[in-house]
Amino acid sequence: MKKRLFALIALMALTSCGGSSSPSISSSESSSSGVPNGLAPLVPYEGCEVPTLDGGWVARWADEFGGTELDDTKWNIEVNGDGGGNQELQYYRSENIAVADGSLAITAKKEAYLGKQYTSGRINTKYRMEVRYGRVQARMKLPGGRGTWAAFWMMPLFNAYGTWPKSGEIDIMEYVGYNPNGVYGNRHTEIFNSNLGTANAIRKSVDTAEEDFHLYEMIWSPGLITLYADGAQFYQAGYTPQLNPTVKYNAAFPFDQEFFVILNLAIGGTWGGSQGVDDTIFPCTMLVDYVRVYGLDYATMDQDDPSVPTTLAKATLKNTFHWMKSTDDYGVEQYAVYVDGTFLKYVNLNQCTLTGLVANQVYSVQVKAVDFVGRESALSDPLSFTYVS
Ligand SMILES: [Ca+2]
Ligand SMILES: [Ca+2]
Repeated sequence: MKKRLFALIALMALTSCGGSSSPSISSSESSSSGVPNGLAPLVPYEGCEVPTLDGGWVARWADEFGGTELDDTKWNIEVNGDGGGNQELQYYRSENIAVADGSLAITAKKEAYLGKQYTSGRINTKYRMEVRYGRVQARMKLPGGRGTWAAFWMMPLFNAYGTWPKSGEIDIMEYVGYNPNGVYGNRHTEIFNSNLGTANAIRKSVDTAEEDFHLYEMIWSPGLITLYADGAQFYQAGYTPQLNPTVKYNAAFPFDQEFFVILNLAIGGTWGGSQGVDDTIFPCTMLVDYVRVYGLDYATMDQDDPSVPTTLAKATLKNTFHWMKSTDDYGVEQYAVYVDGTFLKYVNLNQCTLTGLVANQVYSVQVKAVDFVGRESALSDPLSFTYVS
């Protein structure tokens, strides 16, 4: 949805006590399983009505929205009138959030409150559930009407690469009521974002988005984010260092960190309000049947070593080189970089910037791919690399 969250982040920074205490669903668990890095097989999350999906996906977290109130162990309710960084017109209140009949309901109302003319709701899982790679789903029925802007999206837990948009934003589904019957997927990064006009949202027709529930979904693996509506792929963003040789990988694809989920119904704002607001549409409600998060059961499924990285080449960016992404049966988690035959460091994507070496000295660099259970490829062919000061 663009920017926002600055106030929330500041507040969370003040109120959090050191490290995250939330159950990180990307964390590995020690075990005596037979894989090289000891990763444990996944145990399905008990609160998910569909514990597994084809392809090795196991439920790690879910909210099916049973009961009669929002589960505050899973969600934070945002209360503010700061416009989400997009000049939105609503004041977010807890009163606009309800759980009934198996769904979350976020209702926008035409009512004056603390200087705003509309109220609505926004919730997030920050410090309660984070994702780093996996599959995130929400089944939703969207509100219509000119001026609404509903979203199911993700923001980084920590700004590892700087403030928005440097640490990334993933918009799994956005719906603006003035342009009905289609949803949008998008992402924002330092070099691909709405402020620069370089983040192109992709639209997917969903003819009954307002009348029926539909499944909106992201599958995220290292270097690749793919979005789906009712199982049909409509958006993909990947990392290709050869196409962006002048920047560090995180400027193009900062999506190697933990992200949390946000659900909200904005009123007005730079996108949703660009055709004005129809005051006859209120109250209007966004319904969410469930949010489910799945992870791949690498320890059970993975059998093969990754392929050897190939085509090492110097990038334009100083002291930087890249290579072709390796393939693997269940995914390459990282690459190990070697200099003159000695291990130097791990990197998450297929680009490496060297630091601290001797100027004008020629080094031999190599990489090997490592998958999620610790299986390794052989070392790549060497690249001769002159380090510059
Ligand atoms: Ca439900
Ligand atoms: Ca493998």
